[in-house]
Amino acid sequence: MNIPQHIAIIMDGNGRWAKQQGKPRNYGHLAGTENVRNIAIKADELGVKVLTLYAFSTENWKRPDDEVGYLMSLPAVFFRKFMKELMEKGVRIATIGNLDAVPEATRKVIEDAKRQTAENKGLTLVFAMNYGGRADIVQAANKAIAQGKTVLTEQDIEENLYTAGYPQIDLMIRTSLDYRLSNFLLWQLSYAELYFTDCYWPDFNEDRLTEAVEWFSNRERRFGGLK
Ligand code: V0D
Repeated sequence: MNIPQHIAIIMDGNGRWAKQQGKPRNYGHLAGTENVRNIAIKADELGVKVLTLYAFSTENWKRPDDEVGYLMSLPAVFFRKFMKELMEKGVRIATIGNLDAVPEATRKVIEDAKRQTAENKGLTLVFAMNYGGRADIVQAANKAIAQGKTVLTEQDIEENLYTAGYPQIDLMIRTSLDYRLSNFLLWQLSYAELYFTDCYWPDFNEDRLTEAVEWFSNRERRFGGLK
């Protein structure tokens, strides 16, 4: 099987999943956090090198204050439950996006986790936090200008994106069947295979990930011969 080196996921449908069971939205978010662990471990087992997850977008600040507050508590929940196992599996934590606007306590939890896992050699688990695809391109352009560039090339942008240094994204998965990119990795998804499933994120289990990777593998095989 042809394994994608870098997978990106839009983890949608947590609220809908909760509503379906007559539970509050935050119940879905918590279930979604547990699933991050399952999918990260499975991706590592499949041989994926980098997994980038859309945890919080630049648009998510528009949600009700109590929901934003709850979401910002999830990184701490995640590391309290799973850090020991992540260390054992050699998972390295990273982020893309602007952490400056993230509440201090949440930022600290994330920065600590990055430091603790910095030398790990397994899967790189990247959380997009306060991330927007357009904002990414703009900050990359501004960094290039700060380096003294006046006329920018594609390479100038590429080298300054938050994802600089990671392999190209081979496969983007969006759960919960909306056919949108929602300002996720706009530049980086130019050549990615796009996979959409009706499955809500808390129901997107290890077998579903394997199915998506098999789909990717078959597409690569078909197009490979023609390239
Ligand atoms: C809720 C589904 C893990 C999407 C997944 C701050 C919505 C569960 C994290 C996390 C969220 C983020 C950074 C980090 C470690 C863990 C997370 C948010 C939402 C928004 F370093 N799950 N998770 N962060 N959800």
